[in-house]
Amino acid sequence: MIVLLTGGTGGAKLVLGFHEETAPEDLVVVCNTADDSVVHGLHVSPDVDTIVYTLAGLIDPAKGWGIRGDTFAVLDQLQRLGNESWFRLGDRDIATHLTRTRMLAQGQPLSLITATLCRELGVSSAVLPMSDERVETRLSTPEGELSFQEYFVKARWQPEVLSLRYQGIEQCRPAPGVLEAIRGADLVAVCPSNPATSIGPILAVPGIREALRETSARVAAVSPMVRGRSFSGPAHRFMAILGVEASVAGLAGAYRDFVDVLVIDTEDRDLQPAVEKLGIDVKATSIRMDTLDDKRRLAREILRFSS
Ligand code: FO1
Repeated sequence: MIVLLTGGTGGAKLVLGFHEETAPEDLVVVCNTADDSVVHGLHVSPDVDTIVYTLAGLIDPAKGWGIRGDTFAVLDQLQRLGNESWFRLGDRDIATHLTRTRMLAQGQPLSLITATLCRELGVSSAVLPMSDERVETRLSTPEGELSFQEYFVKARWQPEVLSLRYQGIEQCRPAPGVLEAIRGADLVAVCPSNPATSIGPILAVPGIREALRETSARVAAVSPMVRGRSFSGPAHRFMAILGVEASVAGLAGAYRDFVDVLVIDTEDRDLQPAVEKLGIDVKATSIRMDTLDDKRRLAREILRFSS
């Protein structure tokens, strides 16, 4: 069994690579839910939906989120009625959020709702939210505190981020199956997602980091950065908040208590000794994933050196 920790569009690329390289039933994908947001009264779980849509073959490949070919008639009419429309919800995407919001109102947990979406969309891998309880990343900026979506989408990550917190993290528990999957895994892969706002919340769920430390599985992490710059999104900007430098050496320091091997790009090969000094093995390869073949090759390489 392979367990993947992921959040956002970068992580989804590697999840697809594993999905194409292994038996989908062998995959357990643990998703960040601290980016979740209530928009027009609908509960949106962006990182969960990006994985479900990716594995269902529905994802919009250009954006890495939302449904390919979706239309925006509802959003246009919402705007006409004076509603905010900066968070682009497509018509088919709204069907997912209506379903999730209805089931939440009926008292169903996020994990069961996600399993239902997977069943109806033909996804045979297990997609688990990190927790069934509400956790929300809150970012302190000079203009005040923002939710992740207000920062990432509405403010287009322009504001300076002074600090961040995962509201509700102390009271939350791992979703059913998360700890069992980590403990019983042959391989755990931390996907190339933002260490602070995608992987950080997952690691902060009480019990998850300990399970990662204790598991007999090999734990591999793929860097979301090359030469201190993230491929997409603001990951490099958040490293200072984690108290580490924006480099693979900084990342190794942030993950050192549970990661066995760090997968870095060949362009960062000069940092290999600094990472190995932390007691972490290093694999240097090309970690840029533009094509499906790139994603499959990286997954194959991780499978090979983790076996
Ligand atoms: N990202 C954007 O940059 N602009 C959007 O309007 C937007 C809408 C959106 C709707 C549904 C959804 O599941 C994701 C959406 N995203 C959008 C992506 C989302 O903000 C990020 O992928 C994650 O939160 C990053 O982890």
